[in-house]
Amino acid sequence: TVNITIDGKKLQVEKDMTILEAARRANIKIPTLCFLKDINEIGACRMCVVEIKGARALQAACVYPVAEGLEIYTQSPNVREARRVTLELILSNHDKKCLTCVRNRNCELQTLSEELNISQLRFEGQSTNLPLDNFSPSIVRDPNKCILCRRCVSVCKDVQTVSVISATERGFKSAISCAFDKSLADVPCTMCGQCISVCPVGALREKDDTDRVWEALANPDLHVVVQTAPAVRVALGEEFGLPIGSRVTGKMVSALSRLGFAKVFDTDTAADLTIMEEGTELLNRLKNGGRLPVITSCSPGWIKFCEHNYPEFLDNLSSCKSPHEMFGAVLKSYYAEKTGIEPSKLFVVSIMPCTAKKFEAQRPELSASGFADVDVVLTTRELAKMIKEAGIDFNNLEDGRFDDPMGEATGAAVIFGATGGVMEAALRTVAEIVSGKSFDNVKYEAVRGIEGIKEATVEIGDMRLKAAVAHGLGNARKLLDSIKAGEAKYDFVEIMACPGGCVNGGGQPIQPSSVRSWTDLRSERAKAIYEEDESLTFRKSHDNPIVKEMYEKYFGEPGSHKAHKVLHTHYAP
Ligand code: HC0
Ligand code: SF4
Repeated sequence: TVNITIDGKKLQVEKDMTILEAARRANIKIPTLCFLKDINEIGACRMCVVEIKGARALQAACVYPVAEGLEIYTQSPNVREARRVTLELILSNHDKKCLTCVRNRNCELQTLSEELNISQLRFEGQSTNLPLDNFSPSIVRDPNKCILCRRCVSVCKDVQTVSVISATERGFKSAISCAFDKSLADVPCTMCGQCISVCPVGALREKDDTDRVWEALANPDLHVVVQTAPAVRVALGEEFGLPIGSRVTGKMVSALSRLGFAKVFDTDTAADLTIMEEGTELLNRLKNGGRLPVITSCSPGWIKFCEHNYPEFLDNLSSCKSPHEMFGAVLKSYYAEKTGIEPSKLFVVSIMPCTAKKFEAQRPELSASGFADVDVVLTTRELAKMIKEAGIDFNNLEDGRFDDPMGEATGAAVIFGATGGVMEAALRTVAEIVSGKSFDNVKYEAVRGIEGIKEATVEIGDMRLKAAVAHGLGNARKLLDSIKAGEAKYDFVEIMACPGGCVNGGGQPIQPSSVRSWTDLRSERAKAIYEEDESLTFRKSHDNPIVKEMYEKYFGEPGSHKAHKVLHTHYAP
């Protein structure tokens, strides 16, 4: 440890800390703007400057390491003036349309202006007027709102290893953009939305599809149904001020009914169906010498990454559609037949923690009935906006229940929302199919948690199944490279595009750096997912009564011809 003083307060702190961390420990808040722990620690914006006795210039607290005897001042006149000038300069050419900004009241720049008591701007900047990039089905980029913090560049390059956005110098003006000023729609962007989650302002956002849903809801000719992904229920509450990790499944269902959806279904039901199909596919490939490892195919950001970077693995992908696409296809076939509603009159909305799912829903490979399996995908954030606009008092809603006849799901399906969950759900079912026995212990701890790549060897009778799980595309790249190099061999691999899995998807509520830097959102939300699993009656996909009924009445058995027609697809190189 070393001894330092901050604002006259004597402190003993570990020697590899930055001044920012040390101050935080002592409950002294230093403002930051570009800083995001573990993702962007570059000291570029200079909002966190502090005065150090004996040093010639002000120093950025987020990168400056503590040392024995340092005397630090965080609120001196020099420091205050420097921060104000920095902020006013940023504001001078920022497009200050807060009232109509998607991040109004959840903007780090806005918060900072309020906290630093900025009441007038001394500098008149040239406001930039650059074109909006809204050609991607998932991501909209507004360069006029960009403050050049580079968090999006770091997350895309270092965490996702996709590197489609970067800082470019244009004469004396630098900007963040794609190579050759292309649109995000024309570069190998995976649409994961991680750049949106880290953006402090409104420069990156999802394509807003709420109007399409309002229109459908107002159309008396349509039967509009909605389904919700596993991860939405453990994050939506954050949009209404509830603590991170709150479970709001029942309130979410009630809110959706109030919005006017004819039926509120659970994507989890289809996740159970996915396990039946994917488990069967895995066992078939193991038995018949098919392509191994089977790699999960439910994360559309991952699929797009695979298509661009690892086309040689496309035949390893499970042919299963992702659960919400399966559900859409089931609704427009089985449910349509059962209810007598024509598929053309059925409008399916998916509420997802994901921006890439907007792109996925448009893929021509996913339209079993001749119509798109899913009509519109909204993110968790967009759903929150609709609830607010409708004037629904979310926090005081009663708990609702998913609708019959498709409203039952298991704990195995809920855990899909956290990294390792699809693997664990599959193991719960495969173990029982192979052994013919029923197990009470359903936990597979080895595939849980936030380690980047997780491995497990599972013994079922005389079968030894080698499994691996990767989350975040950088980890996926590492894992695939090791398989390619012959250093690792697996039977079954789960890959999710987002770090932590869907709980940390690019469509989830955005927490500012002041929260994200010091709280592991992934673990807090995952904890809620596992609690939900524990609370449910059924915890294995093959026990889901609705799934059983679907096989009895419609599909026959997992992997049947009919199941293939509706529930499977193929992503060609
Ligand atoms: Fe996921 Fe899914 S678990 S991808 O992370 O598989 O988005 O939450 O809905 O479809 O079920 C996202 C979450 C889903 C799908 C499911 C899968
Ligand atoms: Fe990069 Fe993902 Fe953002 Fe595309 S959506 S620019 S891949 S971080």
